[in-house]
Amino acid sequence: MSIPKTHPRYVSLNIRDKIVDGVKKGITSIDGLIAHGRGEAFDYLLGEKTTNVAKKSIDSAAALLLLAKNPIISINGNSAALVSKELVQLSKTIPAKLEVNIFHSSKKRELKIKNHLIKNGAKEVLLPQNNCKIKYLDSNRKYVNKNGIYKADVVFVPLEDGDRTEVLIKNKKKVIVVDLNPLSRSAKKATIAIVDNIVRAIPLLIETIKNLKRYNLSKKQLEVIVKHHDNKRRLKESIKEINRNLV
Ligand code: PTJ
Repeated sequence: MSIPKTHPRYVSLNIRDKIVDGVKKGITSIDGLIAHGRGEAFDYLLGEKTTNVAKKSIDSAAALLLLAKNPIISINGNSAALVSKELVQLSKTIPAKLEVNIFHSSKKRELKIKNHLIKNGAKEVLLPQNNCKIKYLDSNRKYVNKNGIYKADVVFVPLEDGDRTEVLIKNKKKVIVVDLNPLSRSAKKATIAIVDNIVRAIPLLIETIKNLKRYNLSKKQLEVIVKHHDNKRRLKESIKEINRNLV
């Protein structure tokens, strides 16, 4: 659909169009449309901008990703539709592997997401394996790749439903999530939650990582940045931001 640039909701409608396109291409699940709608509502309440508290969380996430020994980016149908190119760029900047991991089970969709990422510049994309599972999880997300999520120490999750973050932590991994909903289970259970839209947060995360690399920060300095992150406090600040907008 062609949206006139003068439309007051131009940016938001364009993002919505990408999700619809993802469904048409078989990359995004139909449920992804509902998930997107929920995200849109929270984005509206946040003022459709990256808040200062989100920027602080992005700093912490960048430091944690640079400290990781085996970082991985987990991709589902929504993130593939919205920010494939950016996620490939992020994987090259860190560097980190890319792995498809979806909630609504479909081998066909997993392959489509993989091919879409390759079309957008990825060299390698891991797929879940039937004989490799993470513990404590019943949904389709339990199937992982033994060279990817299974052995990762830090898992980056652009957005998803709340069934997995807590479990990844139980599996002794650190988890970074991007979620517009500061009340979500993923946001609460994550090591670091970035309360922002993935379309704004990922490019900023890439820039932040590049800057940290440019300044050549030591391991100790990066650890200080991570230690400074108090997830509960940051979520409370995000809720206060929503409150301020409401008032
Ligand atoms: O491709 P699949 O099968 O893995 O399915 C992916 C979805 C997203 C459909 C699935 O994980 C799901 O149902 O998720 P939920 O439970 O709807 O949760 C999605 C979360 O992402 C919600 O908390 C939304 O507020 C949030 N969200 C939606 N769009 C964005 C977002 N957060 C950041 N940026 C967005 N653009």
